[in-house]
Amino acid sequence: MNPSDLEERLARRRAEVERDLAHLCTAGQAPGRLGEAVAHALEGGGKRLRPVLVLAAFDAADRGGPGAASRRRAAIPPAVAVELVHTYSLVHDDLPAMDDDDTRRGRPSCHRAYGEAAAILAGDALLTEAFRVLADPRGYPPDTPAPLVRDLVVALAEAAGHRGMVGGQAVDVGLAGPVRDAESLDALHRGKTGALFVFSAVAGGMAAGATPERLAALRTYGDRLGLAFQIADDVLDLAQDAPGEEAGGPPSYPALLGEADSRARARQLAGEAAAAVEGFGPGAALLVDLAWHAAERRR
Ligand code: GRG
Repeated sequence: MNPSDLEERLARRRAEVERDLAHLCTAGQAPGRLGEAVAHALEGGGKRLRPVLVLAAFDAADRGGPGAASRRRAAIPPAVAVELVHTYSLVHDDLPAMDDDDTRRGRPSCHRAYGEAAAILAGDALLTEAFRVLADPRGYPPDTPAPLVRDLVVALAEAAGHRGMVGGQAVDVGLAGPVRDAESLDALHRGKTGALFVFSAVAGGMAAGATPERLAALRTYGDRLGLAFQIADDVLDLAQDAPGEEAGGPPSYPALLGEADSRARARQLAGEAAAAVEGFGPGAALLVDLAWHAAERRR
């Protein structure tokens, strides 16, 4: 893979996502400091990885031919919705009661810029808006089957809630049992980080009308990608000398496995992700490249 070629393909899809976010998400228009806090949270150079993944999964799974461009529009609401959920999670994760972070993406975190009340409400507004965007038929092509929209709403609720991201975060902050070994650390991150990656990959496939076998392959892909991404994140923290988890919190992967084994595990997971979508053909090239990129990323 040529890295600048991948960067170019990602940048093109990111630009698409920025346009769709601006078009579909109304939460930044809320009056006063609430709207400003929402806009602040949504800006700042996020990688938009999850929505890009929705689009890449659609492109991998769609049969192509007549109507492809219209069908692809059905992938836009889940792409926007998952970024809104991700953004809310970062705002709430930075709050004093959670990670207590002063900065996010090199700028003041939302509560540092606008105060805790505004940040809590901005997160609430983003989460609620995610489901409004996902459920609103006006965001989809006119011939979109209603069950697709319903199934996407259920899938995002499962990924974002107590069986997914919120459940993983609860373990992370010590509300739901100890983390002592690689297996329980995997379970934490499958919830906290992985569930939104799985949703993204599967939602792209759902929008493309993929077969159950292909949806299962995309689920495996998202699961392995999510873990590889998280391990790479821990390795990056180590390289940047970022403060580790608070005393008493769960260990990082390098703390548990060592740096070399963590890197090797991330590469192994990327290989499993790539293998899961091997049968999709050349349309899955971006998914494959993304898996390796996530495991070996530098930001
Ligand atoms: C508060 C309910 C709740 C959940 C928080 C996702 C999360 C759960 C916390 C984020 C903490 C964190 C730094 C996790 C490590 C991996 C991760 C999800 C990093 C942030 O995602 P990126 O790198 O961020 O995609 P950008 O800024 O590019 O959007």
